Amino acid sequence: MSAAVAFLFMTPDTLISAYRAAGQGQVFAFWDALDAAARAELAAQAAEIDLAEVERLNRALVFQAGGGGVDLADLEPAPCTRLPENGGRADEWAAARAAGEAALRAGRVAAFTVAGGQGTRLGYDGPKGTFRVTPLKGKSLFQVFAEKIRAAGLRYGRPLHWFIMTSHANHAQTEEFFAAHRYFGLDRGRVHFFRQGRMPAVGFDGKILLEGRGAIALSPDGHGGSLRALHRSGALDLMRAEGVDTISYFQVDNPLVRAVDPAFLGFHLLAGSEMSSKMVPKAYPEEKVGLFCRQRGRVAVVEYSDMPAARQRETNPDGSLRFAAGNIAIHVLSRDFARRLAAGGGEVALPFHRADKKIATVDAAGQLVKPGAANGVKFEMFVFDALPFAANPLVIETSRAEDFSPVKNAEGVDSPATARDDQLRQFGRWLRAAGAEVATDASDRPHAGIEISPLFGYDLDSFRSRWAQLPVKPVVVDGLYLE
Ligand code: UD2
Repeated sequence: MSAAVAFLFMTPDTLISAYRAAGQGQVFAFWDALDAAARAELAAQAAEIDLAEVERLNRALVFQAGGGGVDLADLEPAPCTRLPENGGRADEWAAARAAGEAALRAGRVAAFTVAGGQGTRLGYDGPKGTFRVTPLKGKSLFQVFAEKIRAAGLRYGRPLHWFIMTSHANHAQTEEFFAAHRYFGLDRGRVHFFRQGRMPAVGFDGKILLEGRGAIALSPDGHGGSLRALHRSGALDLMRAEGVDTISYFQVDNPLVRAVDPAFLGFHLLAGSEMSSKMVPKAYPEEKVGLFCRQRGRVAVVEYSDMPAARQRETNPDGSLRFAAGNIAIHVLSRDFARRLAAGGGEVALPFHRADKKIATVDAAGQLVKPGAANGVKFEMFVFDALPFAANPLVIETSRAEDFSPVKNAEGVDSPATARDDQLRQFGRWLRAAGAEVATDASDRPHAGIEISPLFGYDLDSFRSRWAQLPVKPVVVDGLYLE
């Protein structure tokens, strides 16, 4: 039994004693002044925390000078499987695609979206998946994914299970959104929501911070927490019962993502890989994506913020970037690997990263103080830190134009405007490839506002075959919507 689970069965008195013994008695500083409901709430929060884990993290990350520094020794670029147009073998891609399609037909694959982030940079108030992104119909991110998942289920004759990880802050709103939209036509019994875990913030002295007299400063434990949460929520058991052994993982912010990609799945399965990742060559040296590297024989991602600028700009003799393989946060994981990592223990556990933050916290008098500078530390896990533990990890190139255009910022790069334009370009490319005439500007963006529903086509192949069936081909004009 984990410490946190054991705490759930403790009375408040024993809980308080355990906190005092761990040097964290300040969590209950205002206990006597709280009413019964507030006490119950605080006790429940306190029971969620694994004090031994906090103690370990304090020692490893908070008290150490330079704690949490990333090991950058012996880094080399990771080996990657290239797209056929960039030197990859077309026969291997064809075999991979066939293997992936067979797995989809056999019902072995589930989609998994991590949607626990707060969308702070976007400045949007609500679960990010409810943000409207498509150029004509203004469909939400969740609707786009739902239609891709539904279309794949129809194409392969096996409806997919879809797992969505939320946070405490957005769980109820996310569920309500799906219910209000009737699950976008999906079988509601196959859409599964579960909350990710939380971690307490600590001061630089390692003391757990309160954000109210009766409230611990808790925040999501990072997308790496998804592995624990898949396990804890029973999702992995459900997958096993349903014959799902392969998890197609993607982030909530990317409307272009192929929610399930047969070739990518196939490479992973044929290699007997435990975790595979998609990469795109970085667009420019400072692009904010992690980098796939090899370090002492293992594949690892080094986050952009941890990679010194000089190394990000290193070039090969031909002038190309040396560390060019960007992580776009699309992975395939085997179910058993997720379980092994979720169980943790010993050497097989995701590390936590330290992030120094301004954390609003109560002072000794119980008044909320908003600090002007970082006053504490939050702990997060990253899912890509699982790669070094995986057998046969693969890094597979994908086309940015067909797979990646995230919505992260309100304006500028990776914004609603760039994602909208990239969707328009994709629709225009597919239409042209099928023989339609599409007028575009110099950046290849169609002049007309058009949209293709994933139910009509969710990749070039599915689009082409559906287009071929149309008895009369529509003219590409403003407002064209294909469904
Ligand atoms: C992430 C990657 C970066 C690159 C980029 C591609 C990290 C640390 N960096 O950058 O390497 O791949 O994406 O787009 O991941 N999320 C949760 N729970 C959490 C935190 C995040 O579900 O506790 C989800 C969040 O909803 C979003 C995704 O994880 O879907 C990415 O989170 P982010 O926006 O913090 O990561 P970002 O954009 O800095």
